[in-house]
Amino acid sequence: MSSPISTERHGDVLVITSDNPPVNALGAAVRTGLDAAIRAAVADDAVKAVVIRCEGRTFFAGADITEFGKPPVDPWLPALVDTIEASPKPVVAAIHGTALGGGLETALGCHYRIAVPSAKLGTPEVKLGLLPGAGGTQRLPRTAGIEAAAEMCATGTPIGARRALDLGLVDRLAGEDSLTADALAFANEVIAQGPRPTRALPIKGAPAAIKAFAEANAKKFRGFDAPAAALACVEAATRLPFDEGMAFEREQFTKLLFGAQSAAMRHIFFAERQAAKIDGVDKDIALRPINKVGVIGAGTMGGGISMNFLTAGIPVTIVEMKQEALDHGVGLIRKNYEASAAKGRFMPEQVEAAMAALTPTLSFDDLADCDLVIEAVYENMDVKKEVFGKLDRIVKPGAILASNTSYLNIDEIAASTGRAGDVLGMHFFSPANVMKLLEVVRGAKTAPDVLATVMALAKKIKKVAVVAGVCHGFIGNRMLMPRQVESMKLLMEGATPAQIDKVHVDFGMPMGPFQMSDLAGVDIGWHRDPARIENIRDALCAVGRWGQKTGKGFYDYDDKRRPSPSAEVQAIIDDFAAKAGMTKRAISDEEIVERTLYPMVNEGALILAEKMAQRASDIDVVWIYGYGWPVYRGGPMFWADLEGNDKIVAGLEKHGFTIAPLLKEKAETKGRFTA
Ligand code: 3H9
Repeated sequence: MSSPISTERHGDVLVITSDNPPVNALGAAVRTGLDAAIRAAVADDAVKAVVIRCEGRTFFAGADITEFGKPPVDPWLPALVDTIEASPKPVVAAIHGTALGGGLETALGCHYRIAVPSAKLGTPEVKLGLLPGAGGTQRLPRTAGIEAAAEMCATGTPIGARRALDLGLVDRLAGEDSLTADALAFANEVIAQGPRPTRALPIKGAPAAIKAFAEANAKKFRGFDAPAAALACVEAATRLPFDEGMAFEREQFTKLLFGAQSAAMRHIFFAERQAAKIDGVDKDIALRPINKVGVIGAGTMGGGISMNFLTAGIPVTIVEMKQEALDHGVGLIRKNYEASAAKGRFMPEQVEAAMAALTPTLSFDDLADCDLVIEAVYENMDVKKEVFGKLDRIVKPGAILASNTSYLNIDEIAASTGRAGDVLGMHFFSPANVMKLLEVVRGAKTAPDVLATVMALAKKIKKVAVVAGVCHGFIGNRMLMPRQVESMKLLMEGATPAQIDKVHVDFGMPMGPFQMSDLAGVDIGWHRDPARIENIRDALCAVGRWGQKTGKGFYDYDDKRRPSPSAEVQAIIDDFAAKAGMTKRAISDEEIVERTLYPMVNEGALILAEKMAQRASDIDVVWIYGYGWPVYRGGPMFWADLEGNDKIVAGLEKHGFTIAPLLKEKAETKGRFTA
């Protein structure tokens, strides 16, 4: 096999080029080639300086993640970075696209860095449950400074080339289209200066910044092992000689690499990318152009959905029934954008550009020329059918018609049109402009190009899309149901809302089932007859306990929306339990896990067997991006594999659940759902 590394002499400068699509990951072949090229440059008297650059869409995007967990292959990346740094001839990194993780660390081993203005530099290892393990934690404090190093290593968020220049991480900006030429000129200039090894540079900034940063972000880092370890390494850089700092980094990196959190997060990295692939659909299928989107309903959901497209520069026509509702909806979109602008996420002119691309209307006829129309109206089958019948008559042929329903049967909705092949579900999660998950529901007749178009569009609007089949609640909400049912039963048996929620929060969820219910609205799906009280939920709704919006739900809320346990709720629960003849008992946290989380795995196994999800990792993606399942636990199916499916089955059997056949099979064969 030919090497991904090639070299070319330009006068005194040797240009080393990596061409390892798609992202120039630093796999064994790249490392071997780079190592040989650097050594050859050092040995060649005619070479006075070196430029390292990449072909394709990006500079090195990091170590090759697929190699993790396999036996290491020399040359090892940290050693390669040292070799580059030890070159007696100046080495310049020419950066475009993204210099990430081991890629940035390679650039830090170079003596000088030049980047195009659009380049991004970062150490995203924490997102894989790791930390920069090729010297990033030791070299960043010497280039970008302690404060930026702490932020970059602990959050994994990349910074732009301009900020990198201000910090001193990058020495100079190149022209967007003249990187190689500018890098060559730079290399010729620094021949006289000679090499500038990063390890020899002084640490910049004050170590106190690390502690302050850790404290300010404590909530964000809750449950994660990697950020604290990354900060400890940066801190070590401020007081240890370089080699000792490197040894400390190595120790911390190895601990994380072989831990459960990194395995879970690497699983999710690949799961997210796998989810975009549609089984049985040619990946090169021609897509339908989507240049204009229609959204029906300007409520919270319709508004949030519209924002996704507007932000991506796709014009939206939004339809409401009444002027007042339309004005209110459009006002809310503007308010959301302005709030984001106030936080620095948008420039004021971007807000205006987005708003200018929005066409509010009361007329369905204005949807006629849209390429995609998404319906986000009241969750009622008759209403949906009427809307789709109307769309069928109005919207141009070839347009895609989507429903944002979270439960209803897409095939039944599609049957109200004469073009079922163009219909599918696009289930956004609230708030739709924020939550990353999109369940794309494939109906029995949905055409392959329609599905592929929507999956590709999802990426464009920065969603993580998962294909789901037609079943009640699709993947996510279907798995939520057994959790809700058991949580209510547990209340009757003696657990409190606070106890159940705490078990879920301690597990790593952002909130428990009752906190979630209070946030979403206890009254969602309530029959609205205060005289008809059949369960705890009816009783709460009847006394106005609708959740946070009425100041009380399963909890009481103060004016800052801080919850506290409610005596009224407890009395209602006790009353129902007594009427049902139940004797209260102490419920252990373990039982709560077995009865609320294990049934989700059981439901996941049913969903898989019924082919409502393409693969187990898709289910994990749904729960990570739609419901805040802790990413360091890798999603419910990965978690079950880690716990042991035999343990899950034993726990479920203890409480009398019917075991899904696929789960039983996994337990009996000691098999796994995920790779
Ligand atoms: C590290 O560096 C550790 C060191 O500190 C220490 C070592 C000792 N390896 O995302 P895309 C694949 S840890 C292997 O769809 P985009 C990806 O799976 C690493 N494969 O493209 C996909 O494959 P497929 C730190 C990788 O344009 C294809 O490339 N670095 C890697 O939307 C396209 O990816 C990171 O964590 C990899 N490193 O985004 C960066 N990266 O086509 C991870 C990608 O078969 N990467 N693939 O599904 C990214 O964030 C994005 O890929 C990037 C491009 C922003 C670069």
